[in-house]
Amino acid sequence: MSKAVCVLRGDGDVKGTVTFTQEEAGGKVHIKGTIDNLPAGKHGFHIHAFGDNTNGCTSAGGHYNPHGVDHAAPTAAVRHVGDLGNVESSSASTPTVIDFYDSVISLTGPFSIVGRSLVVHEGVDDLGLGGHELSKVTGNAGGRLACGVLGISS
Ligand SMILES: [Cu+2]
Ligand SMILES: [Zn+2]
Repeated sequence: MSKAVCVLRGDGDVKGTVTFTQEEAGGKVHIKGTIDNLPAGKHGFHIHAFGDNTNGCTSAGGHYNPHGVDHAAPTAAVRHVGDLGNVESSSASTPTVIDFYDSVISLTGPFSIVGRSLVVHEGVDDLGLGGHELSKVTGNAGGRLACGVLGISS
């Protein structure tokens, strides 16, 4: 079993903790956690390439995309490894609970996401379908509200 944890922080008051658990190598990853002070609505939620926070969330770079493909929905046949879609908040005053599985990301092997960053965006990820010039790159999800590096956890 592999486990990673990410503590989300940003320039504002959005913060949270998200854990990633993978029972067996190559198996699905359980993503679970809470985010506080997240404005109501959908927010892009991705693994970005770098675990670098030297210049805040900007230093995390683009979406983790080791195969050089287009941005898409988490359920798409072809997507960035880091494409986890959106998280949805009902209200900024209620913690946003995250609890889902993904079978593309992994905590082990050549495309492990450990040591990279999780980013929560200001806007909605259009899942590649928005027709904006950034739709196939970032889902046009806008600025970065909070981010954190995925570290190995017990
Ligand atoms: Cu992102
Ligand atoms: Zn992407």
